[in-house]
Amino acid sequence: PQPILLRDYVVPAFLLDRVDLTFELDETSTRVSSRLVLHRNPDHPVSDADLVLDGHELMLESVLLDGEPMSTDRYDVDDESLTIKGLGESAILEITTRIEPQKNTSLMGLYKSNGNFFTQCEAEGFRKITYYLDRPDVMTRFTTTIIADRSKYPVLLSNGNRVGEGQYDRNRHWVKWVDPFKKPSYLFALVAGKLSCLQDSFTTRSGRKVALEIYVEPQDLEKCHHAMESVKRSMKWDEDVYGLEYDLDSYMIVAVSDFNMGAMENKGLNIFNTKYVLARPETATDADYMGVEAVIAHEYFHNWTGNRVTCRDWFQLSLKEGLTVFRDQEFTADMTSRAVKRIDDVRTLRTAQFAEDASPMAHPVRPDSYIEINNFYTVTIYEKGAEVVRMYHTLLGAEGYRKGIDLYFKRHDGQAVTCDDFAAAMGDANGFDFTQFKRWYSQAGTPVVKVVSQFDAANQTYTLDISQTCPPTPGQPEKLPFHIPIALGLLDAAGAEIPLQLAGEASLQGTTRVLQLTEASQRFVFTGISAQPTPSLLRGFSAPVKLDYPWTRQELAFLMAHDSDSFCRWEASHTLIREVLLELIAAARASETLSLPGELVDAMRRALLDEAADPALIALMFTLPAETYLADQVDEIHPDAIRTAREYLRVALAKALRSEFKHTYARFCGATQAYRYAAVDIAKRALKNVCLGYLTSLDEPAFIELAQTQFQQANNMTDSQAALAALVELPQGATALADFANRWQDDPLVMNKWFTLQAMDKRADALDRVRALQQHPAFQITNPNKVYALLATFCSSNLAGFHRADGAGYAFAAEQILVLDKLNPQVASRLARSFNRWKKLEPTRRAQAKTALEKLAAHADLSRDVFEIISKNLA
Ligand code: BAL
Ligand code: ZN
Repeated sequence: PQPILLRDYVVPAFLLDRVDLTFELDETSTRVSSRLVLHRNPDHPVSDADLVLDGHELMLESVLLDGEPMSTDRYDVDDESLTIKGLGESAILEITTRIEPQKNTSLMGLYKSNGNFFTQCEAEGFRKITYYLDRPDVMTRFTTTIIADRSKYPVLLSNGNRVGEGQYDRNRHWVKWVDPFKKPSYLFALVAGKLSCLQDSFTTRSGRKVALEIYVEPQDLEKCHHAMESVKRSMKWDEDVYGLEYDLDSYMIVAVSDFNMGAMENKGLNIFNTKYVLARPETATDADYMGVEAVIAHEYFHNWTGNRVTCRDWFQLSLKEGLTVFRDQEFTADMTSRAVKRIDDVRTLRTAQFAEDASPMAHPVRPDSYIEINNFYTVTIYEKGAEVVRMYHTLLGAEGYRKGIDLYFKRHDGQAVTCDDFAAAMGDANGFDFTQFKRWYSQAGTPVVKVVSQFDAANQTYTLDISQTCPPTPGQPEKLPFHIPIALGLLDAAGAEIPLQLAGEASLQGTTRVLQLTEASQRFVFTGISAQPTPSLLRGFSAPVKLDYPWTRQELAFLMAHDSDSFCRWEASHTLIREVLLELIAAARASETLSLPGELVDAMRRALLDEAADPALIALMFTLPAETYLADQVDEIHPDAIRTAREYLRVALAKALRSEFKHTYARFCGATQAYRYAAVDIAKRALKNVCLGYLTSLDEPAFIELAQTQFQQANNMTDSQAALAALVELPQGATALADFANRWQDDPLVMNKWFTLQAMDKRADALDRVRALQQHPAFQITNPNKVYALLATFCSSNLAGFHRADGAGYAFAAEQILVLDKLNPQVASRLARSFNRWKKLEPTRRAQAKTALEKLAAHADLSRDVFEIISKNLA
């Protein structure tokens, strides 16, 4: 397959005035009739270009031009397109196709799940429904009529407003929908089936009443209340913070259990993975509740950032995704704890996105090329893209950022635009030059910012020499300097903030400053500094970079105790633990005796006993970095040494702080008896369960009993899952797992947790367990959630389990990728990414991984999705 290049972009040859669709849904074959009213695009460089409509896996029945059947010599059909030659300035085309949704396992286009019909069109799924100009810069108004059996499919939904319904022969009924807003095909949606509906309403700030409807399978109706509250909170927040109001009469959400992504923002009819809708305390953890709230917000926010203003082409994907993730992150920060949310997001970025930036799949926030666009729904486009938007906010301040956003909507409402248009709106609204800043869109890789400090007592100055570099990434050997905002503060010996003044400034200007690093290296001199300060660098993680500063352990412990920036307090603990772990990994590799540094124990003890601190922050300080994150910190990956070091630290901390963990567990164990989804309770549960994890690692009967009691008595899934996780690798784990499965066998989302816990098993036979679990009745290879829970978790997150020295993990992954590729290429491609670290493995494993990749590459019929991942890994 050939790559598609950004530089080859050409405007569409034709534009659409409107499209009318009719679906006759049926068990064996669905007929789709479309009526396209189109005209030539005067901006296209070729005045008599053919009309090339995208279409894939369609059975063409008929084509009518201006009401007359077209002779077959006027058009060509192949597996990718329908090409119509010799059209005039305008035309009305009526195209009828047949499709077989019941056989569609790719979950793109129209497909069936548990007997109901659903669609997924982003990015290029609409071409599996009918022949169309399936590209985001073709926007038009849609009318959709759905005809189906009344008994089997009582609910018939599409985008926009319902304008009519009625009866047909043979127990069939129809519903007609009109979407008044122009949209690209990727935002089209259709749902038909037996679904129950939770109804509510929201009155917008201008006084319009919007009907809110959440559709789920009947047994799930009681699990939708949190989702509904989340919708209302999102609508209110977007009015308050962005001044944006909802624009249709109804807002519908439908939950489906077979879905490739988390959710999809189709206009007025969002389709969600059940994981991000269903929640009740007994079945959903605090993290699940937060996930529902965040994804509901994310999809709702897309109504403006994505739908009203969309992307010109798929290279601009981060225009809508980075911006919408930033919006949902800020929403969650306002709804829960800002500090905790920021730390969570930075952990995700560092663990997943920094890894991607260092991998063969590294790509810029705006890629230059792709083979399969579905491979670019990545942490770089989403999470790094959100960091880019956050940097506009940091550089411009909240007010300036809002001015930029307002101008963006004023200029581009109803258009398909680019990341340059966004930067221009931000710049023009504020008189700020973002020319250099835009390198964040074009250059891949994680910059390294090195800071060297010098205190000059005689002149009372504190100098920071800050330099930046960025490692090479595929196709980009050299990088130009980025425009990096670096927020920082200085602490005096007592831990108080020092008011800051840079050389050349007339007055003191606050205690947190945002420096702008634009050169390869720059000097910043603070004046009036009377004693050696401790720097607090990259406050709030003001840029997605790696910081290189020679901290002493004393400085880190000091920052942990005193920094006024919560993120930096946590960051200090994280840096301290990372340094210790890297030493332990080196010692484990050299088969030396491992030992725990006293400074770490003292600093962690102080943190644990600080009753004034937010328990959620303490819980995060005690959450050890993932094995995969540690793998990205070393030059050569020795998975067993990483595991040995990390497990040693866990148990050593548990031994050293045994009584403190016990005390803290007792302090919080009864504190959240009746479940509430509230930040204060979430924080207490988090710290209590962190303590339980450490205590059970001591393998003492009393603590195992504690976990068993919690497991049996828990009235919520957060506590239940934490207790099960603590027990799972112990002899008592088998009974707990059996009890859990017995209780939850009919709840697919809960069973996903059961699979995930076992996929993370650190015992040597983890692979055998995963293989055995594939035979469990609750596992289905056609369901993406199940594959992610069991197979992707094992291959991507169980570092030592997957990267076994004998290569069995690689052979297993390759076998599963081939099976999945025939069913669902997107899911197969996700699994293929498990190989992304292979070049950094120690030589034996590296050779094994390479063999597995080469065997995969030898298959001639790989999907574009998998081909792209494998070929880039081998390049
Ligand atoms: N647009 C794909 C799903 C999402 O990012 O909301
Ligand atoms: Zn999105």
